Amino acid sequence: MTGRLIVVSNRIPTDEVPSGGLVVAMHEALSDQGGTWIGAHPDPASEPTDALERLPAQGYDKRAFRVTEEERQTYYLGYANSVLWPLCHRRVDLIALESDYAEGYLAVNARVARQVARLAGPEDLIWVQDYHFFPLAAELRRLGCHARIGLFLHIPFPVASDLAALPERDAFPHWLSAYDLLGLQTQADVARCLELFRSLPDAEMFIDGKVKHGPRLFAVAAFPIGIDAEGMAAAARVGGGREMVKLAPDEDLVIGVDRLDYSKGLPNRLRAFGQVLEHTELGARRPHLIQIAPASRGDVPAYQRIRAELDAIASEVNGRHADLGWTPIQYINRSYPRETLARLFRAARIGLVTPLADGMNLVAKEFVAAQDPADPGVLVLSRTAGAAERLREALLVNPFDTDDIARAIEAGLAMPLEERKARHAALRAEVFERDIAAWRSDYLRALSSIAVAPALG
Ligand code: ADQ
Repeated sequence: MTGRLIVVSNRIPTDEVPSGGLVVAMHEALSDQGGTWIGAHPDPASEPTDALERLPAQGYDKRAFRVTEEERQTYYLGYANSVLWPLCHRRVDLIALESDYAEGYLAVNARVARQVARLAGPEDLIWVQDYHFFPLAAELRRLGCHARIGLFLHIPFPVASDLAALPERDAFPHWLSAYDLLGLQTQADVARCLELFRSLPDAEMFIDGKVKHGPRLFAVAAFPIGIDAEGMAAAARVGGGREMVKLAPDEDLVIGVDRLDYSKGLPNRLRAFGQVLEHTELGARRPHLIQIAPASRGDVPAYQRIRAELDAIASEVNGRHADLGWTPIQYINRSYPRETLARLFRAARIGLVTPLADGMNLVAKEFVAAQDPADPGVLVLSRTAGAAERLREALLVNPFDTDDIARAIEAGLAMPLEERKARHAALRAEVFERDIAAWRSDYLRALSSIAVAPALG
């Protein structure tokens, strides 16, 4: 592979040795081939500055930019998380447009572009992560950067008709086509992206999946993200999950783990679980739902509303069905170490992953990797999660239909061992084959195989 790798992501681990799937993948890519990782420092700056600060790292260079408190409001909470996030998750009704959001977003992108341009040579690979940086490549091209630049979008590609709700809808395709490689999670995302460009008079599609837009030629392809499947399985084998949560011998554990986000379909999930308690003949065994959902983006009003809604549904279901010594839903607003989640997943009879929209959903893959192949739990997975494109042997549900989710929970609780084993074996093969290491090497191979554009003028 020629050139150095430069990774740009909003979040950057400040520890020398990071933990967590994506950041570990980036850390390993940089440790392997050297290079620089640029991301946002967790602490704010008092005023905008072009200087980058070094963070501790071994074998590569790690640098942070700082955003001001005002930019955190406009670039991060504003444009990224109150405009682009709902747009890409088909919640245009939740888009909050404030006049200074786009300005802050573009200013931070322009600044990061100047910082990257100072470091990048024409042979380097610049790998940009996610929706925080859509315009970064366009800014870099403006500064004369000819390096290969790839974007990986972790969230769904927006539906073309929803883009009408974006004030920057005309600039959006130009932001994208300044990249050399657009990496998306699924084939469905690729189809939505191509649909957008097909609708433009100045775009042309080629049979090899490349798109010409104005003077630019770029590639679009799916790179479904994976997990550290071996690591998750090893952590789960420690066992003891049932004891950890003090399950009674007659209780079956049903588990959900999500960031508390309106895209994750949590109200319908809790309602569906309530329906199971209401209508199902449960026999001698009782299901116990542990829903772990740490609050995120708490400063955004849409996140405050979903939190209040969930509190209300959980207490309503519990109020109706709890008994002396039994609370059906345990709803917890905090994070746990990966090792703890792995043991809980392994102890669970059902993993509930029912987002309304999701780029991939790593929890679905973590749940599969954590199971005991000799006595596996059942994955109930939303058809609208990116993960459902390849995890076909899960119990696939419509996350908008609480009856459908309730039926899948019942089917999972009643599923015979042989069927559980057969479904799990197929899911496990997919999760282990396309793990996080395969994802990053596939992406970087594709980006590095793109010819370096000749310098103009
Ligand atoms: P997220 O929306 O954050 O990611 P997800 O893919 O499920 O969603 O990843 C969440 C990660 O955080 C998982 O590794 C999970 O175990 C962990 N996590 C969640 N709740 C936790 C808790 N309470 N305690 C500890 N850890 C917790 C975005 C996109 C996804 C896409 C990923 C990766 O929205 O669609 O799959 O990026 O590309």
